[in-house]
Parts: sequence; C-alpha cells; structure tokens
Amino acid sequence: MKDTVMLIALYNQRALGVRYLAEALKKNGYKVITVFFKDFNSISPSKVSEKEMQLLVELINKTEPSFIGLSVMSSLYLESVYLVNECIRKNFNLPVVWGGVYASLFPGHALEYADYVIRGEGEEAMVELFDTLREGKDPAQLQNLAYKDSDGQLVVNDVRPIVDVDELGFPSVGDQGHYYIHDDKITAGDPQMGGFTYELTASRGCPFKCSYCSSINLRRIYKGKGKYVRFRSVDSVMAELNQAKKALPHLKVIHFWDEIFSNEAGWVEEFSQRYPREIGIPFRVWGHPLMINHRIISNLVEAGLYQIVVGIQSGSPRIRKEVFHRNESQEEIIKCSQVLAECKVPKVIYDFMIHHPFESLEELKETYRLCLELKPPFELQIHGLHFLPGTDIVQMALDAGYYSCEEMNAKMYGSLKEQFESWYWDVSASENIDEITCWTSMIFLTQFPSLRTMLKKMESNLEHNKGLNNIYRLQLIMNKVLKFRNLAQKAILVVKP
Ligand code: B12
Repeated sequence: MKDTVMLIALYNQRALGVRYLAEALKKNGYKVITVFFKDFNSISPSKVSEKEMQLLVELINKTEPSFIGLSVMSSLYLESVYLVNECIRKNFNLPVVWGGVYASLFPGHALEYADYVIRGEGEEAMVELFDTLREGKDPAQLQNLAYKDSDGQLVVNDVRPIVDVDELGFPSVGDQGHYYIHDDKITAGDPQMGGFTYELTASRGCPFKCSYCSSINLRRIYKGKGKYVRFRSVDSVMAELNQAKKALPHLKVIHFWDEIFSNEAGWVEEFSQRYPREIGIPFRVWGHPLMINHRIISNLVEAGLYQIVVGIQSGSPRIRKEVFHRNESQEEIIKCSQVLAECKVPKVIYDFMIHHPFESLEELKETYRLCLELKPPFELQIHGLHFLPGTDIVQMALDAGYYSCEEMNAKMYGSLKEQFESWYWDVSASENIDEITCWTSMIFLTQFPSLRTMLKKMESNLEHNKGLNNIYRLQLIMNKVLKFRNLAQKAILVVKP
C-alpha cells in the first residue's frame, strides 16, 4: 500500500469527478479518504463553519494523509474553498493540489492557494503527480500540471490526449474511506449509500458552445487532443448500474448527468433494448432541442425515461443566437416540444434564463409567446443569468458596457451569499418594472394549460395598455397557483417512498 490521499469535494455529496479520482488512486495502490464537505444546496448554501473545519482537522489528524486534493468545481463556492484551504495550510504541512473546472480554467488564481493544480481530467495526472512526489522526483514536466517555479513564475503544462472513459473504471461508491461533514457533524460512510438516486455519466464533453457555460472553455483546453465528446460503451454503463443496484439498498431513480444525453445512432437503440431488461429503474436525462427526435425519445421512454430537462433559455431568436450562441430556431424548439408530448415523456421540464441586461421587454414577451406554443404538459424552470468567470458572455457584457470590470468581478467573486442572491438581474430599478413583473408572471403561468385562455385575454389587455391593473389580478392568480403547487408538492413528499 502506498501513501494515504485525502480528497475533498465541496457542496456535492455525489461528486462524480472526485469518485473517479478515488478509483484511479485506489487502483494504483493508494489508500483514499474522501470527504464530502457540506451538502449540495442550489438556493441558499451556508458557509463552512468553524466547527466543520475543526472536524476536518481532527479527521486529517486521525487518517494521516500524505497529500490533499481539493475539488474546486464551481466559482460560486470559492469563499468556502479559501477557508478550507487556509485551515489545512495553518494546521498541516502537506502538499495541497487543486483540480476541477474552476482550477482548470484559472490555474494562476488557484496557485495563489495551492501547491499544484491539475488541469482537465485528473485520473492519470493525479496518480502520476503523487507517484513522482513520493519518489522525491521533480514533477515539473508532468502533463496537465500547473505550478509556480522557483522564481514564482506560473508554469502551465499542456494536457495529455483525451482518454477513453471506459478505461477509467467506475466512480468509487461505498462506506469504506468516505466521510460526510455537514451541519457541524461528521458521519463516517458514503452519503450516497442511503440515497434513492444514483448519478452517472454515459459520456464526457458537450458538443455545444453556449456563451454562458464553462463547457466550451474546458473544450478549448483540449483542442487538438482528440475527440472531446466521448460516449462510453453501453456495456460499461450497464456494468456500472448493475454494481450500483447491488450496492444501494434504496435505489429508485437513476440520473444521467451527461451534459446532453447521447443521440448516437446505434448507441441509443442498444441502450434502450438492454436498459429495461438489465436495470429497469426509471431514469432522467438532460436534453437539447437539436438532439431530440422521435427515434431517440420513443426508444428512451420505452426504456424507462421518466424526466427530461431541456434548455431553451430564451424565446427570443436574437438572444438565443447572438447572445447565448445557441443555433436552434423557434420551429425546431416547438417541434422538440411536440416530439416530447407525442412520445409521452412523463415529466418534461424547460429551462429558461430571463431578466438579464441583454434582454429587452419585447424579448421577454417573446419568451412568453414561445412558451404558449410549447406543447403541454411541461414544467418551467425559470432563473436568472449567472456570470461564470471566463465564459464568453462575461466579455460581451463588459463590451456592451452593462458593467464595469469592478462590478463584474464583484458579481463573479462575491461571497457565497451574494452570489446566490444575485441569480437575477436587478430589474427593480427599471422604468417598466410593472410590465416586466406582469410578463414574467405570465411566462410562469403558461405551464398550466387551463389558464391559457385567460392568459391570452390578459395579453391583449396588456398590449393595449389598459392592463397594468392586471398586475393585481395576476398576483392573485400566482398566489393561488403557488399555494396549490406547494400543497401538491407536500402531498407528493408524503406519498414518496
Ligand atoms: C453534472 C454537473 C453538476 C451536478 C454534479 C456535478 C458533479 N460532478 O458531481 C450538479 C447538478 C449537482 C451540479 C451542480 C452545480 N453545478 Co454543475 N455541472 C455538471 C456538469 C454538467 C458535469 C460535471 C461532471 O460530472 N463531469 C464529469 C466528472 C467526471 O468531471 P469533473 O467533475 O470535472 O471532474 C474531473 C476533473 O475536473 C478533475 N477534478 C475534479 N476535482 C478534482 C480535484 C483534484 C484534486 C484533481 C487533481 C482533479 C480534479 O478530475 C475529474 C475526473 O476527471 C458540468 C459541466 C462540465 N463540463 O464540467 C457542470 C458545471 C461544473 N456546473 C457548474 C455550476 C455553476 C454548478 C452549480 C454552481 C449550479 C448551482 N447553481 O447550484 C452547482 C455547483 C456544485 C458544486 N458543488 O460545485 C459550472 C461550473 C462553472 C463555474 N465556473 O462555476 C459547470 C462547468 C457548468 C457551467 N454552467 O458552466 N452540476
């Protein structure tokens, strides 16, 4: 047995990337301690507390790792990452390595805190780094590595060629060596074990280039290194799921976390034939309007697809194409909704980003109109635009003069609380705030087909400018709908296994 390595995942008990790394390290003879630090919470996550850090220090003392790896996936949690990093630095003299999406895109910033950064996919690179360090050799030439040389200069090595995901084994799951720190408590064991969901990816990489997403930036790191969007074999996916079925006593639902679920001819057919026979558990996927057709969806529904989340983001063709860099037309989106309705996907969710500085009132109305054309039943997931560091849309907003550099940095690097509170572009100062409120409520209400006749009447009132007192009526309806929905949700929670 080689040394012990501690891997820390923040705000993410499933942490696929960290589980893949743990597997790679174990296969190469390391003992791995994985710490899931804090619960995933997409609404109001709390900062790491003193007590939680003290629990981490005690765990490090008890398990005596030789290396520590911090997974820094998202910039939204940096405030807590800094605290955890500082706590380790203060109490231990151990090499600290950062990896994950944020560290990969901003190695220079990460190296203000870490000794080393591994960019991109880390399975092979991390094993190589720890092997080199324990042999007392110089890691300077290792692929994927970024570090500061003896003069304090940043060195960013090239990444290695793309790997075949089938060769990486399955993400590590199980109680051995897993700890969960949350709510000022530490629990030995894998939080995944008690859950009724299992998450996996059947592919890596995203074929699209949306301006608000970091995926395109990750793809740029791998330019010239092989085919970035890769599918695993169906054999490998089935074997992982069979293993999960055996390991998780309460398993009821499978979540595919592929950025966009496969539309490969042949792959979908093989998967759909085998999945019900070999796995037979309802599953959900993320989809894209341009990758949805009858063949794929009818096969998947037959195989057990119970939920699909499809990003549409805006009803305005200009916003989609020129601002978000998405190429689907109104017709293609409407067609996609028809396919999903005809194939009877039990739960369809459309995702929209509204209330951002690029959007005019007219474009907000276009979102309402598109939603009315979407074939029910569906639910809407409506949120604001979050500016993620390094994404193309950040520069676009700066060029357009919507924010100064200082304002943008404050948005992207604010505290945990500030970042989660700034989901929406602050429209309260807009001169047409009443209209924005009305049209936003109307967008929300399009997901209830029985209200559509009423909505059309309101729309015409609003367009003829006699409708601003509609705002009160809309608010009343919204309150009723929300109350009903909350009750329904409570009822679902009660009957849920
Ligand atoms: C699935 C997914 C989720 C899942 C879970 C993610 C997971 N991996 O467990 C859920 C739904 C929970 C989720 C949540 C969020 N997500 Co998300 N998510 C993704 C998605 C689509 C795929 C991630 C994935 O599973 N990849 C496969 C695994 C194997 O790769 P990986 O996690 O990157 O890990 C590899 C390397 O990064 C590296 N590595 C990772 N950690 C470490 C640590 C060390 C020490 C080393 C050496 C290497 C290393 O090695 C790993 C193995 O190769 C990505 C898009 C993308 N391309 O990354 C967005 C993405 C990561 N998410 C993003 C965001 C913003 C979020 C949320 C903040 C959303 C929210 N509002 O709550 C949260 C944050 C969660 C968190 N704790 O950080 C952004 C992050 C960009 C940024 N600058 O912040 C991304 C890039 C998408 C985007 N919009 O740009 N997400």
